[in-house]
Amino acid sequence: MKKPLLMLALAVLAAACTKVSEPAPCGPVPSERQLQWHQLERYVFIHFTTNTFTDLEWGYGNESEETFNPTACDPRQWADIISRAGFKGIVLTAKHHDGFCLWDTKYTEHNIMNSPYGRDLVKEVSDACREYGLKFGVYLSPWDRNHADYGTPAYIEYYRNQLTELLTNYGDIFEVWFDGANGGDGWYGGADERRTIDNLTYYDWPTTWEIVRQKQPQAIMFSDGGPDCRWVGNEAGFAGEMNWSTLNKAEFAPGHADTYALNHGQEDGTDWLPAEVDVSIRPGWFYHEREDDRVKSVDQLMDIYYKSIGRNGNLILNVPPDRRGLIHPTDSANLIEFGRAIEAEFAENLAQSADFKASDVRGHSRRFAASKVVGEGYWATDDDVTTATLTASFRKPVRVSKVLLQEHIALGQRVQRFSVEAMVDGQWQTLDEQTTIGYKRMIRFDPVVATAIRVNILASKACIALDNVGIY
Ligand code: FUL
Repeated sequence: MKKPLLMLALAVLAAACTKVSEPAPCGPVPSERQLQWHQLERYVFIHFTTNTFTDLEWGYGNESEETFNPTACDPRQWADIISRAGFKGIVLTAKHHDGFCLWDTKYTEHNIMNSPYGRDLVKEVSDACREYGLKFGVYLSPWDRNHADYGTPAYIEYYRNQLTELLTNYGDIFEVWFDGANGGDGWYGGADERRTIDNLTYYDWPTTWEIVRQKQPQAIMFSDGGPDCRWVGNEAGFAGEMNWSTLNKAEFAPGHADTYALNHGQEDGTDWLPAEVDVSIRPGWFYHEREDDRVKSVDQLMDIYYKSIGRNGNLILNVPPDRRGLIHPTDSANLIEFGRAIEAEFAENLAQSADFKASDVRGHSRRFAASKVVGEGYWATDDDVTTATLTASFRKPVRVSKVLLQEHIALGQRVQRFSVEAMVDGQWQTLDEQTTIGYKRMIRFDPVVATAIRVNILASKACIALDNVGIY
């Protein structure tokens, strides 16, 4: 998306603007690193390990290093496709549950340097990301079915050493993915034997998170419980229609999740902990030839787009390389088409040529300008005004099927309920009524030919602060 053109900041008229005080923050607010992460919106997950060659989803940990043998592996091909599709970064499974490491680690022999491939893939992928202007992130599975010490304190030291290598030797890391799936009750640790850990106490996460803060202060940490972004509670590609970016962080930890709360957030949550929607372009996370005809279509991907990014979540879409180490042609074609479809759907923002009026504007000015550039300001109401309408009128009737809303989240998430109406043949017609907005909310409806679009904020935790209205 061409942001400066497509996003429309709503600014209080210049005079009012300079004198009017900013609304007070409402509840928890995002950190600077979280604000930047929200703006990434979509990036790609790459699942690649011995599983790709053994046709497994969860390797046992006893796979020989010889197993990992891509014949034409080319991370530049991945980065090229991914950047052309408009995605902003790659998170690579540096180590999945089977324990095989895709980098030149000095802490285990079970790594890629001892495979026929023989090169540091984490380095190759991070280099490719830099070359193609993508961010780079890592997934490091806490659960390790290969390591002899898994289940003892020695493993935690090993895990932290690995993490330190990844955070030190590969440039800037934008996200670190801490998976909650691990060898708790009922799963097998090591190659064949059972090892039980106490998910809540074993990993001592706060100490590990500190390493990330020290080595990569800008990195966002993902897990069931943050600390920076949260799992959305499913792997099917959707956030709740109601989705608060706030959550009681203390009640959550990796592997310790209330999926309803993760999917919807918690309205009065104590922390800013926005949702990240993880879903694969194929049924599995790893490449399997038998799934070549089950790659998600552009329509399915668009549906995911509206149900993830359109519902106040970031999207991490998994695109697993095949046994050659290349993105399969079907995945590649669908990904690129998906990127084009997003651009096409948001190509013309009708809000840019609309005349805006608000029922209330902070500082009591009844008129305000719609600025053409992001960052010039935002629309806010007076402190005691938690319901308001914002009307966009058009000189001649326009065909509309989507409305995009963004809150000024630097001051917290506020809106609890809103509706969108269209003026059709001289009558207001309700198009949708929903709950939360957050960083970004998109609503779709059957096309209408309208002379005006009205956004009604029906309930808000505090005065309203909207950054952007898009009409398409
Ligand atoms: C899950 C893992 O068990 C899957 O294999 C995959 O990595 C997914 C993203 O997270 O918890």
